[in-house]
Amino acid sequence: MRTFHNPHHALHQGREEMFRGRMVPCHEVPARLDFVLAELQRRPLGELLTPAIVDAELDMAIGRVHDARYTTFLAGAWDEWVAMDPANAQRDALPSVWPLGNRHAFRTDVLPRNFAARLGLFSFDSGSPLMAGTWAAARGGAACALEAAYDVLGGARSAFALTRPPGHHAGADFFGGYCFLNNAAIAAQALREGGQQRVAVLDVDYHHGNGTPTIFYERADVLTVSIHGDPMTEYPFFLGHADERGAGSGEGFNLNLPLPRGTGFATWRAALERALQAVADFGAGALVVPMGLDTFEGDPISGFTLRSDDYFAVGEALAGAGLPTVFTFEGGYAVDAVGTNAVNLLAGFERAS
Ligand code: OKP
Ligand code: ZN
Repeated sequence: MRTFHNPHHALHQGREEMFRGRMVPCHEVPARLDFVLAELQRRPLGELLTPAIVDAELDMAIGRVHDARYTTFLAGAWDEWVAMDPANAQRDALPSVWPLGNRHAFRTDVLPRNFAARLGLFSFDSGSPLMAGTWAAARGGAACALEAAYDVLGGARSAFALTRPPGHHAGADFFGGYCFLNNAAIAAQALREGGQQRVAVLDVDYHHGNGTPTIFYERADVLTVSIHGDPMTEYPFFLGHADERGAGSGEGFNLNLPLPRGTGFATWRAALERALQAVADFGAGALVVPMGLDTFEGDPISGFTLRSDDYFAVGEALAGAGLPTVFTFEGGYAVDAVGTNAVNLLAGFERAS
């Protein structure tokens, strides 16, 4: 399979995130991608390419998933942050006030002029620093996702969008969970536009990728399935329960498979079989896999116990769906193992394809 990697990823490099009342070094670091790329050079799966999409086409594809109000905000966010105070140029932008959108306690239809207010309006946590290169890096990632979707539409069995920051927590109009643009959703939507009538997204990251089901929640043409740490105890806490099934014409087209912290491979693997059965029942013509490797036993911020060798079997099982498949790189914070684990999964997929 071809890999489309993001040459701009390191422009996004957060310094610190808020954790339990103090600032701690970011987990989502550029080295994560570098390790995967290095492993792909050691164990090649196919060509390593950078995206060649023209700007207008990329903006159109992003605009089919994200609100213009949000992308306009993101594109100008850094300049506005620095305009608030020239000293801000030395620090990342982090939100500190939020409008409690779900409870409708605050207005979200009015766009405040104050940048700090808008930073909160368009985000859901304080763990996702935004800096000068965030927009360029996120856009470069969306380009990778789009190229991977095009590759599959052109007949490739699979393609890999190797990018960071990750994407699956980003919604149509919000960032959070280290994510700014939802690369998997952009790929899924591009597959739809390219002629696939039914597209499934099967998220295997440790964390519930709340952005993706939110984007497709009322649609019957994109099935969203996720296996993740139970939100009763695990981030992002406020979404990802088993009773969330989709709404309106999308009812029945979202499946959440939460598992308790501490879950090992045998149980996780059984959940994957259930997820794949749902994809088959749906009659998907193409598959998008937000590929998080933070289910690994050594992951510093997660709670499942998969081992490096298990990822071969994960890839093999995914290949069993027999569908053209786009992989997007999501989590995985045991940095020195993330390359091995990612390439094990992809190699398992190729071997069984
Ligand atoms: C992203 B992905 C809150 C910090 C909580 C966020 C984890 C994001 C995971 N201040 N940690 O799904 O791997
Ligand atoms: Zn994750």
